[in-house]
Amino acid sequence: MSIHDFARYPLTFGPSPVHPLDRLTAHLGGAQVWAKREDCNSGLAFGGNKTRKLEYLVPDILAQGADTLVSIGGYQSNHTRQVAAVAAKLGLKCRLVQEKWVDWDDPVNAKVGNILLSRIMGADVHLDPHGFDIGLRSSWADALREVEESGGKPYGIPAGASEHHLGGLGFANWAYEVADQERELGIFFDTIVVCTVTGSTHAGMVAGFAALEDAGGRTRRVIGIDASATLDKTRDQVARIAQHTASLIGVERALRDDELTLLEGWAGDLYGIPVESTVEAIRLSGRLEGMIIDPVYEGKSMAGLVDLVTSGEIGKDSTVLFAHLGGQPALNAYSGIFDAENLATRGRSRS
Ligand code: 5PA
Repeated sequence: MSIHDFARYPLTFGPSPVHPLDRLTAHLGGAQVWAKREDCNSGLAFGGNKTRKLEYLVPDILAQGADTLVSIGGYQSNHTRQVAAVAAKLGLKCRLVQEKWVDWDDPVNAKVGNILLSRIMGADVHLDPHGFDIGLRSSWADALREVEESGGKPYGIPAGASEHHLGGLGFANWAYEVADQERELGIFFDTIVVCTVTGSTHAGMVAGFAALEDAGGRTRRVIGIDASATLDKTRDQVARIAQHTASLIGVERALRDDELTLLEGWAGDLYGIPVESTVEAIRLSGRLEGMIIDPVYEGKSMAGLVDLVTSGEIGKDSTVLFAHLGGQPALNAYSGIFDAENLATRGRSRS
């Protein structure tokens, strides 16, 4: 089996754009930094990394004859918003469990951004008081049972589509797409920087690049930046999904330790709460590149990239690909960080 043997239902516009971040590169004084943009990969409710993962789940959803997609995330989950969009596109119902993963007291947290978009798209949104956990949840199992009891045919999609047997394929395919784009551009990304929480984005990349390496491709580093603040659990989940996905796509060996890098240091103490480096990274990327990143995920992985390049951990001669995985709608629930008063007290130094 290879990645090409799996059915893929098109939800994206095609390969996601890859482009250089020239002003960020100049600001950091090298490495050469590029971005690959899953935040504009689809016309379905702003797209994002889950839209790519879901391309490999839809054939299974259709084969099973499901009529309701059931999924789970935090109030501002990007994943559930993308599931709602896919349900709308396929003409299916959508039942979402939105747990209180983040203790963020902005009064609009359960009203604007992602959750607003899910409601607009017709999803049946249920708020739930449970806290953050990337594993399989009882609230999700309850929702599946409720749909069944009311005569529906549910299809369960776990948090981030990660603990799903096909959940890693979307980003295994991303690795192949990167290799194609490298050929077109005459470039090689020796380092990939990706934000990691439920794990199948990072794990899929690791599996895809392992398959490419086994087929004679060059070795590269995939650096996961943890944004879960539950590092051990996330590392285990990434390792498990990476190995599973690798074997699905024909990698007939155990993955090596050096193929799995998950770094801590930018998540802060809690999932979903931006720290100073997150906010600085959001401002930096906005001011230098007009590239908008979010306070829960890519704000943290960009902060990691900036520090790793600045410290020389990623060398000046490196060519780095920053995986922009979407997530901007959540910014609406975090506006307090950027309002005029906060700007005045925090200062607007830095170019
Ligand atoms: C998410 C996840 P993984 O969960 O596959 O590790 O991806 C991390 C990630 N960037 C990175 C963005 C914009 C993301 O939305 N989001 C989750 C969600 O519920 O939205 C699954 C947690």
